[in-house]
Amino acid sequence: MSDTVTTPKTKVTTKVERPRLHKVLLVNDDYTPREFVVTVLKAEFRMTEDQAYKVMLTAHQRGVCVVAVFTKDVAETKATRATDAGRAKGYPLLFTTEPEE
Ligand code: TYC
Repeated sequence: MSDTVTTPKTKVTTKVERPRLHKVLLVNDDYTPREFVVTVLKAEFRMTEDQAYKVMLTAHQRGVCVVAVFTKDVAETKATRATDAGRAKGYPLLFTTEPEE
């Protein structure tokens, strides 16, 4: 029996990247009451009254405002739930998501 010595021909490297985060965006409309937008932001995104009011006002004035960033799944789930809360009251309130750079 002979001893065989082999040298590895390939190197294995592992590269781990952080998952890309996704923004949740609040979109302005002409019909949803301001106070209802604030209520949804507080309930779904755990904001204080002050934080929620500022985000609502920014969307109202500029057309859109970033609410928060999450992993893709969480961002989509929260955007859907928040949009559904408006729809349940007959409002066109809209939350969307988009990947960060
Ligand atoms: N523009 C709405 C109003 O004047 C309030 C509002 C703000 C609605 C932000 C949606 O994302 C929104 N009643």
